[in-house]
Amino acid sequence: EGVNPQLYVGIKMRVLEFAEKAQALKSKVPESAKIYLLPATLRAETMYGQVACFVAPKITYGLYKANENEYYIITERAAKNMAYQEIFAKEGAIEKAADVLGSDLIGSLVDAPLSFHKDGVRVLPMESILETKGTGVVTCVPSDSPDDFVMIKDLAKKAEYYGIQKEWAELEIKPIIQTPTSDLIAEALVKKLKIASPKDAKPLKEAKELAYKEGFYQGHMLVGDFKGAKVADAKPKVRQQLIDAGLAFEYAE
Ligand code: A2H
Repeated sequence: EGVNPQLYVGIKMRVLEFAEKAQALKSKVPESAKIYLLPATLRAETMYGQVACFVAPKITYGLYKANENEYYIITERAAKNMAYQEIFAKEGAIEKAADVLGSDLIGSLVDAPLSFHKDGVRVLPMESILETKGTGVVTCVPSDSPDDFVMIKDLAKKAEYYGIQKEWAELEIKPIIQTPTSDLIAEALVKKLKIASPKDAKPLKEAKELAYKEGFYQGHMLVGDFKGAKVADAKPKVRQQLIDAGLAFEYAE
């Protein structure tokens, strides 16, 4: 927002199975329509490493109509922006089919485009998600995002406290980008900066910046169609592939 518009990629994570408390959403859309959770990311080239999808338990999301066949679960703020970016079929028209509290979505199973989890990933809680950024939904890539790494580890450790099943969070973290520091940069930085919990906001911010810079300027892809390519070169290509496949779109704010 403000002087530096941010160009995100919206990833279409189709809902394969709603959690019990979100089942009612299905009856709010036509039977043939598909419903997606829609994280905003700056790192399309990392989508191979998705292991979960985060929502904030306390945010009230909306189920918005994008076109006849597609509905997106996002914040109201994102819906208002999307309505003016040719993402919704009707310019300026915001049609909300239902509200849904983030906590009611937890445990739902969603498709994660390009991920090695071909049968889908679970929706999990992340308190630190800001309502004022992106879509309020964040896809979890623990190999390359320190925030995601710390959160997924905390979820696995305290599954009961979070009210989730341990196996939704206790997942293998596979390398997807090689940098001079590591092939699992998020974990390496979390250890180096001695980050112990998702509440360690300050060192997490530092880790996030370091991971982003090192990945972008010095990283190489270890997986996917652009294996061996520099991250900086692969990034726009993966983004375009996802867009061409109808699995993503550009979203600015
Ligand atoms: B990124 P910037 Cl692998 N609240 O996607 C908190 N964080 C949010 C958010 C929100 N409402 N919306 C998006 N984000 C996250 C992938 C990724 C991201 C990797 C590495 C770094 C990284 C997988 N998560 O971000 O404040 C999203 O996570 C570090 C830059 O606009 C999005 O990209 O710069 C990024 O923050 C947007 O952050």
